[in-house]
Formats: sequence, structure tokens, C-alpha cells
Amino acid sequence: MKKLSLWLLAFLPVFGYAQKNGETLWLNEGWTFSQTGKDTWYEAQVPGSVQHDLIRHKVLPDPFYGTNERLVQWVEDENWDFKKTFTVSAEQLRHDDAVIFFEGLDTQADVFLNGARILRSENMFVGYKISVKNILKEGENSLYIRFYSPVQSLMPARLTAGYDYPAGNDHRDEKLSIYNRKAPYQFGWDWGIRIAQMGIWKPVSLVFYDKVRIDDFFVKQTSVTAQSAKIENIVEVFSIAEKPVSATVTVEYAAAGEAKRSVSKQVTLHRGNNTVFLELEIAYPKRWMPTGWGDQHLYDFTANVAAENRVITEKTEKIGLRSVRLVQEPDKYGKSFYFEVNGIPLFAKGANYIPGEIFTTQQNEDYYTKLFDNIEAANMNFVRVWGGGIYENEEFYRQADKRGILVWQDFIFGCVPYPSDDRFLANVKDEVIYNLKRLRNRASLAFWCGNNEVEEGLQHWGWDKQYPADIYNVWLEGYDKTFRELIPGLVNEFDGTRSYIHGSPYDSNWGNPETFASSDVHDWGLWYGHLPFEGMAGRLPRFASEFGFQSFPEMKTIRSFSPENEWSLESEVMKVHQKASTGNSLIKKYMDMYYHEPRNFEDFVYIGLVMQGNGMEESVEAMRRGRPYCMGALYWQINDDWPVVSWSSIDYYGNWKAQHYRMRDVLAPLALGVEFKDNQLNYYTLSDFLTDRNDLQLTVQVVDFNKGVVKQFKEKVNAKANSSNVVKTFNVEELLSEADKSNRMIRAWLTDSKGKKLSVKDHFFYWPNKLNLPQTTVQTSVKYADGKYTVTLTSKKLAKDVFIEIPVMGAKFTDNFIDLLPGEKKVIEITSPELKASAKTPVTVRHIRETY
Ligand code: NHV
Repeated sequence: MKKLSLWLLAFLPVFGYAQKNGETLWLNEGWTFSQTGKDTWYEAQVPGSVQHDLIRHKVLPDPFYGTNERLVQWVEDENWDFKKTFTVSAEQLRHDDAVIFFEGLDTQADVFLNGARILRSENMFVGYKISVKNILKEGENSLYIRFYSPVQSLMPARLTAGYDYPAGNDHRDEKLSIYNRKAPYQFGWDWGIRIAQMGIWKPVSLVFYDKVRIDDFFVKQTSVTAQSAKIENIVEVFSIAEKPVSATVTVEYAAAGEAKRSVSKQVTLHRGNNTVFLELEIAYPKRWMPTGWGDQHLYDFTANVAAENRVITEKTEKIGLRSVRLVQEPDKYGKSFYFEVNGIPLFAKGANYIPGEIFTTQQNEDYYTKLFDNIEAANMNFVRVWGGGIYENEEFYRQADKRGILVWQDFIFGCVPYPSDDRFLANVKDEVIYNLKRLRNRASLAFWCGNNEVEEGLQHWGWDKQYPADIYNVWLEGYDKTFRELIPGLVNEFDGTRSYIHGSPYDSNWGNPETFASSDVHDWGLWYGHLPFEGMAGRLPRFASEFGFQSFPEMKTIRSFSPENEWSLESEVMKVHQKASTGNSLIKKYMDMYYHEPRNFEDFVYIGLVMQGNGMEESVEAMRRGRPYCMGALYWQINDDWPVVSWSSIDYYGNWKAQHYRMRDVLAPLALGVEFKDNQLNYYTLSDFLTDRNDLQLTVQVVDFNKGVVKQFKEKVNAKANSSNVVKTFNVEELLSEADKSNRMIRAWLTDSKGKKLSVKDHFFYWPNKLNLPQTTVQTSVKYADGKYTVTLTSKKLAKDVFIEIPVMGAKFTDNFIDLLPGEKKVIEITSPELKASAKTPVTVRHIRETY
């Protein structure tokens, strides 16, 4: 298991106002917990979970190792108690009010303070604030939380429903996950370990204050253009004072380095909730731009409340001023689906993100920094927070804001119908409002999506045949109530600036490509539909919000959870780490299509990585070439939440799979693309830049696998701004004969006027099983330094997909899984703080011809 880092204060308190007339007492320390009915109390980490703590205390084994997942399952059937005491002073009690704030409890829980039940929690996605002044006492106070088993507490729901929901990803016979407003993926997924947790998963604090507090500050961007940003500030002020308070509410704002400006309003604050509106306009705003298009300007907006000439309380938000719109307009093909940012159409390049840890609370600032480093390094500008996980932590969006990465935000529902009774929907309503308010100030947040694949399931997964009509019809009605009425109504009311679609995919189904012309698509024709990689180019969607291909993680990750005698596809350990029922057979099927049979398991793992990387590159490139018809490629999925076989491009330990390198190449802001069609090679410039480039040179070489370069062409080309265009076409007969397609490849690259290589594109006419790959040995030499190994590689003949391995988790490579052409020399740097010059940690290489 990954070393469990101590939880850092990465999550700034959402309450987050500087209460000048009070103080905040953090209540994260000093908790203990015990199984209900037992009297063994363990120290608890808060934020955390029972299972995470039991592993820390070695009561449970490392769940990632071997088949240990099974050994941790009993915990979910038990109830668990948490308790702590804390001291409150007489002085603190003299404040007008005290509010305890649970930012997140997972999930079903009763909370008691000094003998009073102050909360019944039913939703892990809602933060609860409770006024407790009249319960607190001077001296020692006592908190006690009973967490109820997320399965047993809801078993009666299932028993009274009389059937199980079609929740295939919920890895227990009794499907209870849908009754919880709790992260679906904790119940298992087709890449996910099941650990249905209980615990205090976000911080707890107690805030003392006098008179008033600011509960929320929304900087609503009603319109933003280059000339003007029109803003409505909405400040929610809660007053505890018996009598009306005469106050001034002020909003100050400034971009970095600018003098502050402000608007103010005199108000009378009444006891309870008060909403204050302040409008302002900024001429020629410094706009926030997506990465690659300009700077990510962030303004500081501070709202404060002053009375009797003194600021009582204030709240600051970092605001990027921009316009983002999902454009869905009829056109000659059907209906468009693209994002327009600051008035400019944007080709969305990115991936789907799943929660990066099964133990969510282990994701600290360092975690998100690394995640977004990897997102940036792969030249992405978009990431989808997928509906089977969680509404992400503050730090996720802070990073996205800072780096100019747009976020597609699902509401957390996925792949199954949900109950829609009044109480369930009231719970959903609280959650939606809470998260809209929590996230709506984020520049990066591009739009809201109701759910992942719920409607797709209702329409296409056969539930209408598996369930009686009365049940199925309630699901259909429930879908409309939840995703076509309730949630969009709330999005409109509490955001009012962003687009919403009721679900993803929106109006299409991968089994029916004729539906692709009008919405986003989850195109699982590749993989589930057994389509070859080449097939994806012939069925482009308007926007691909999912498509993907599995691979095993590399051997060093497999070694972390599996002893050598379990290294086979059907071993017990490997089966626990492959959650997709058809996963292994599909990998094998594709490998049979494209490769010679590998000699052994390790080669199988290696070839699988290369196949995923090269195949996905082909699909993504076709989508990018296909703009403006196709305007987005978000592949499934960037990350893992434990070491597992999956569709990810980076494994759990941070090792880039071949796919992540290939995504980096194909998503470069200015990339070279090539399409092989009708025995022609069409070279494209694929540009996300906002200005034309006319200074480019295209070099194309025909390279014999044994002899090296046999022909070369040079051509001046341009790259038109924010578009994809053919810049050069070759008839393949001019380049090589039919027979030589198995012996020769085409290497092409773009250089700028200074001779700098911008993008390299290798084209092979076949996959490896139809190529005459030569036997060759890759010569390596390594220069060892602390933190950095420099590896020089050469080969006399073509070595395809050369994989450089080092047994250090998460080491960074400047490149990997590369084609080494005859006589070519490649220098690769490997960096990691764990690398020591003196250790001379072995660096090994393998290439495709060595696997058969
Ligand atoms: O299976 C991979 C991923 C999932 O992890 C995740 O839920 O939303 N996947 C596959 C699909 N959607 C998603 C497509 N679903 C189907 C494919 C084939 C038959 C039925 C459903 C993600």
C-alpha cells in the first residue's frame, strides 16, 4: 500500500470566513473509535475512515495486497462509534453564537453533544452546520458519533422494495449503494476495490462569533467580454442578534498587483438569513484563460460586513473572470456539442478522473499537485469529474483554476436508476444546493452534468426486460423528476451562469453510431464493441466524453501486490485485481489481432501497455483531426484508486503507462497528425494556438527497419490557428512499394524557424504482427546522479516500442515506449528523489521483437 501520509490541511475550511469577532476551534484531534458494542478504543485520524484507521492499527491487513480485499469486507456490516472531548472556555461562551461544522460525515450517523442529539447525517456530500451554543458548557464537552453500517442500516429499504437495483458495479449481492448518498465507487467498480467506509471524512470545527456571520459569498458573473465584466455579488449574512443590525456590506476586488476597488451598501440585517446583492462592472477585465490561451488571472473578491465602523466579518474568494458556454446548436450534421471559452471554440482535450484513492481523505495538497502536474504534462485542457466518485475537494478546483484546466462536473450518480421518493429527493436537493454553492465561484468549472449513464442504462441495458413495467416506469419517471426537473431547477437558481445537460451521454448510444451527430458520446465501440482501433476514425462523435482501453499496470506495480507464483491471468490474486468481467479476454482478443503471441506473462503485460498507448493515440488523433465536427476527446480514464488492471493512463503508484506518453504527444498544443486513407498519407497540423504559424517545416522520412533512412522530403507548411488542417498529402506509391509496407515506416516531424522540433509522428502501415521487425539489441549506457539517471539508447536496427524500466515507483521519464530507428541515439532522463547515484539501480529495456 502507498505510504499513508498524515492528512495535511489541504482543505481550507469551507466555512472559511475570517471571523474578526470570534474564533475557530478545530475539532480534528483526539478522536477515538470502537466497534459498537465492543470496548476497544483506537486512536482515530480525522479526517479519515474506520477502515483506514483499522489498517493503520494493523487490525486489518493491507487491502491492496494479494486477495486481502476480502478480509476487510466484514467492517461494513458493523456500526462504529467515535468520541472525543474538548474544552470550551467561559470567554468563548460569551460569544453570541457557536456553530459546529461537520464538512463531511460518511454517511449514516447520529451525532451527540453533551447528551443532545444534534444531527442525523444521511449524506456524505453535505456539510452540516449546527448552532450549539445552548448545549456547550464551560470546561469539558463531549462529542459522540455513531456511524451506521451503510449496508445493514439500509437493508430494510431493499427488503421493502422487494427487488435489487441493477447496480452491477456494486460488488455485493444485496445492492444497497443506491439508497445511500455516498460515493458509489466505495461499493466497488469495474476497476475498483470495495471498501464501503464509515467515518469523519472531512474536517470538523467549532466557530464562535458575535452578531453576524457570512454564510456564503457568490460572485456571479452575469456577463464577461473583453470590454466588460458584469458581476452580481450575492452575500448571505446570518444574524444572531435579537434586534436588527444596521450594517454596511462591502465587496472589495482587485487582480494581482492592482489597487483595490469596492462597492458598498447600507443594510439592516434581521435575525436569521439575509441576502445582500451588490452589482459591479469591471471595464477591460483581466480575463482567466484556459491553459495555452493566456494567463489564469485570478481576482481577490472580499465581502465584509461592518457595523459601528468596524469590520465584523469577511470572506474572500479567488475569482477568474471568463465566459464558458456549452454550444448545442443545430447545424448541417445534427447538433453541435462544444465549449466556447471567452467567445472562442475550444477543442476539449483530456480525460475522465475517478477518485484517486479509495481512502479519499489521503488526498492532500501534494496529491493534487502531482495529479495536475500529470494533467498539464499531457497537454490536457479539460478533465471530467465523473459521477461515480465524489464532488471533488477544494484543492482539486483550486489547482484547476490556477492552471487553466476546465472541469466537467457530473453530479454524483452513475450507471443505475436511483430512488425518487420525496425523502430521497429532499436529500438530493440539499446535496445539490450545497455543492452548487461550494463550487460555483470556480473559474475552471465549465458546466454541470446530471449523471453518468443513467439514461443510457434505462434505454439500452435491458432493464425494461429484466424488471416489471411498474418498476421500470417508476425509474423513468424518477429520472425525469431528478435530472430533468429538480437538478436543472437548482442549477438555474443557485448558479444561473453555466450550462447543464441531464446526463452523459446526452442523446446517443455507442451501439448506434447514427445517433452520434447530435450530442456527446461514450464510444465504447472500441473495447466493449470489439471494434479495431482503426475503426474509431470512421465514426467520430461530436464530443467523446468517454472511450478507453484496458491494460495491466507495469510489473513493478504488479509485484507490489502479487507474489511471482500468482503472475498469470487467471490466478486468484490477478482476478481480484481485474474487476472487469470481460477484461482479460478483450485484452487477449486485441492482442491476437495485432501482435505475435507473447512468450510469458511479463511480455503480455508489456505488450498490453504498448497496445493501449498506440491504439488510444490513434483514436484521439482521429478525433482531433476531425474538428470542428468533433470538438472533444476525454478518454476513460486517467487514474486508478488502487493498484489494478484498468483503462487508466497512469497507475496507482504514479507510473505513466505508455498511454500517458502518447496522450502527451498527440495532445500537444501544436501537433503533427497523419491519416492513412485510400493509399494516401495526409499530414495535418493540429493547433490549439490562437494565432497562425507560418514558419513551420515538415520533414518526412521513409525509414527501412534495417538500413535506416532511404528517402527524405522537406516542405514548408503552416498551422492555422485553433483548427486542424491537411498541409501535405503523399501518394504512398511515391514513398514505398506495397511489399515494403512491412519493412519500412514513415517518420515525420515539424520544426519551427529556429529548427526546434515541435512534434514527431511515426507511421507504421501495420501493427507488429504484420511487420518484419528485425532482431536487434538495444545498447544502453547510464549516467548515474542523485535524483537523476541519464540513459542513452541506440540500436543498429529498428527497435519498436522500447520500454525502459526501473524499480522505483513514480519515477519520471522524459520519454518511454519509444521507437528507436536504425542508428538513432536517444537520451532519456529518469528523475525521482529516490534515485541515488551510488545505488546504480538497474535500468532494463525491452522491445517488441524480443517478445516472440
Ligand atoms: O467500463 C469502463 C467504464 C466504467 O468504469 C465507468 O462506469 O462510466 N465505463 C464503461 C462504460 N461507461 C463507463 C460503458 N458502459 C457499457 C459498456 C458496455 C455495455 C454496457 C455498458 C464509465
